[in-house]
Amino acid sequence: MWTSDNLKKLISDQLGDRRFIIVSNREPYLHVLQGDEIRCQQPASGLTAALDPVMQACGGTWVAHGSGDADRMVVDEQAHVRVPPHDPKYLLRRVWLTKEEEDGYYYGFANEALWPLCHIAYTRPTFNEADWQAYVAVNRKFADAVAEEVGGQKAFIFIQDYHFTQLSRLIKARCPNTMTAQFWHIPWPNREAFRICPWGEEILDGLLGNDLLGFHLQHHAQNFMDTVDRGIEAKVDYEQLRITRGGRQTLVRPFPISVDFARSAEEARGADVAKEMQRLTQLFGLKRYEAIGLGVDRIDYTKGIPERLHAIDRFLQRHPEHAKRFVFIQVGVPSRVHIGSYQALNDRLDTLIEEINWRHRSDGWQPIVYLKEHQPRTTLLALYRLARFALVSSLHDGMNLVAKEFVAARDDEDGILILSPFTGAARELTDALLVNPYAADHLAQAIHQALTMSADERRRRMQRLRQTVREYNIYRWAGKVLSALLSFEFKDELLERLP
Ligand code: GDG
Repeated sequence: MWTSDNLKKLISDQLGDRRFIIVSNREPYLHVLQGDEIRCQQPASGLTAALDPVMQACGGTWVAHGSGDADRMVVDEQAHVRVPPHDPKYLLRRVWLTKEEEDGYYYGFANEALWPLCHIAYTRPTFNEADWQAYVAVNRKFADAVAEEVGGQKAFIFIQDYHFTQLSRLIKARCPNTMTAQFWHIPWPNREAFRICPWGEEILDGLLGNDLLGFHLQHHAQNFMDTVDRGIEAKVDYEQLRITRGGRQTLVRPFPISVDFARSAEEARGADVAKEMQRLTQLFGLKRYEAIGLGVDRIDYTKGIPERLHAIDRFLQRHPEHAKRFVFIQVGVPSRVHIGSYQALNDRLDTLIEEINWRHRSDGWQPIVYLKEHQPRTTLLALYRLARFALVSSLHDGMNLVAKEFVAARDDEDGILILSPFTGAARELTDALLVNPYAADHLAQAIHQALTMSADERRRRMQRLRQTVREYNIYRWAGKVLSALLSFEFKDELLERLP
């Protein structure tokens, strides 16, 4: 079983004198002003939630956009701050972006073009030349920051996600002694869907600057290879999962991401979470209910939140006997709020929740409690433990870590996961109730099944789910990525030594 200690050992044995640097757009900790005080927050992001424990285990430097309004107040001259603040384990290097850069690169190209392009959720991508130019310029800015961190040494750079398709080549031009791996946290679409991107060739070429390219699923890796095969000049080896372009090789591999099972499980049974469960029970009068349903999401049109709410509405119409005996708590953290489609979704959710609550409201009861702001981790863990079921209804999702966090938090071996088959997580979590979110009736039926399932069956399913998440944890993910990359390098050295 992979643990934080194995991973540390792998890194210290194998990485030798190379520097270890992670690059992502989102930073793992941001500093914000609350009144006169500076507070440190962890963002609502699957990527940072997954990688923070890895960095805590292996140290190194994390390069990311400094987006908190107090970020500049706590860094040194090199824009460095050590994190986590109370028990520093690694270095965070912040990169500063202007409003215009953020607008074109992040809101524009990354999130209005690439995000909808890669998720089949029927939101049309917007392609804009100025956004693309800003995106490339910001990739250059990050490459400069990475080069400063490398400082002429040997390094292993681990790039995250769709914000940086141009980065590996830019880094290698500046620092020849580096190896790069990139992990794509979202789905890769089929080649027909990808073809509409006006800068498709540049994106594919840029990604092939990496030594290793990771996706959550074999299916995403196959889609990528197929897109390259049809889109640009390259030799694609489907058996060895390897692409050669311009004499250089890129390994393409599936690595399903996960959570820090041991840490989540330990935290979830701790005294702070128990206290928080009591506070929430009192605050929302939860003792009145036989069961609580839960949704936790960054507000995004890919997460299928309206579909979930319609299903609750349908469930209560079909099974009015559950009125007043059940409540659904939805945690929804607004994200990317400068983009029109996200603003529209926020408005739609407000209206929909108001309508559904109005329709079923009676004697002071209403079915949906909407917590529309960022919650501390302890609150999330307490909610995971209080829920009879968690409902993940994504229309398309690379993995979905909420599903795995819910399972990790349930060391009481109770609780049911209702999970969309269009998440990466559905490939592993087959003991969940797998339900198509586009079918409101099926989802309503699954809610009913969750509320009426026997305690024995709940336990059997949860035990198997926990076994899977315990074994396929975040340290295994990181260990597999690093082993694939390091064995690749080793092979090259071996070849050079052959006569
Ligand atoms: C991308 C891919 C892939 C949510 N609300 C709060 C909060 N969260 C945390 C959850 C979870 C994370 O945000 C969301 O993770 P997901 O995996 O669901 O989603 P994305 O952000 O879309 O992530 C996804 C992931 O990358 C990793 O590869 O799984 O498919 O889209 O960790 O707990 N955290 C806190 N307060 C909240 O209110 N503290």
